[in-house]
Amino acid sequence: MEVKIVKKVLDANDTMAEENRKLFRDKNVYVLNIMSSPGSGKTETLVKSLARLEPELKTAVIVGDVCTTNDADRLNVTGTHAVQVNTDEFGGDCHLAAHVIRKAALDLDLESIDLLIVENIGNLVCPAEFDIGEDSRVVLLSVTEGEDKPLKYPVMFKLCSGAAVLNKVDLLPYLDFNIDEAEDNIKSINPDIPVFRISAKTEEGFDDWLSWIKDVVKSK
Ligand SMILES: Nc1nc2c(ncn2[C@@H]2O[C@H](COP(=O)(O)OP(=O)(O)O)[C@@H](O)[C@H]2O)c(=O)[nH]1
Ligand SMILES: [Mg+2]
Repeated sequence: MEVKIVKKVLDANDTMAEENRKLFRDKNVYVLNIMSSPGSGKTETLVKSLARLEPELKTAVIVGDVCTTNDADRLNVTGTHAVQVNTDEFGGDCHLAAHVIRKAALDLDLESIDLLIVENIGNLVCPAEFDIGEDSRVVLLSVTEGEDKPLKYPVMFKLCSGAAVLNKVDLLPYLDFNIDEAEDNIKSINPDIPVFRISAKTEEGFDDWLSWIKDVVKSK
């Protein structure tokens, strides 16, 4: 019984995701869905990335958290248009579903946007199960989380096939984290995925990471 209900929810989500995909195609908007555990640096990476991309690309962000508008407030300083979604209004969901993205996207001026980034709710399980009509997915892992997380949460690292980002490399001198092992673990699940090593604090590694974003946006 429970299996049937979950399947129905996912089928309904897939239908809405396809409608979103059509809307984004019609408006020529590239959509990137970014996922990670809470605190790995999604917002900080976006704050720094969007400030550098904004002159070239018109961007917007839909950012999800259970509560607060903290992240939208941080992102709006960059010149992007960030819209906060709080899932406590509908039961504290651990992911952003396709219908939630549609409602938020229809409030944006899609005609004038090249790149829409979705910062998903922080966790390494549920968000991967929900297609939102995105063009690609990026998973972020920070060096404080342990090299084994790709092995523990393989579905996330499999379904985020756009790129993987290893963040907070500025902290490596203070940690026992083996970054080569972390990258090998990611590649054991997703052999062809590009892996970027960055620090959102110092912007180390940003040239390659931002080039990748510009290339995928141009490719649509
Ligand atoms: N040292 C260091 N701290 C970072 C870096 N990126 C993010 N942080 C910090 O990590 C914390 C969580 O970052 P945040 O962007 O809110 O993570 P999110 O929950 O994934 O959106 C904040 O205190 C950030 O300042 C980084 O590259 N280096
Ligand atoms: Mg955040």
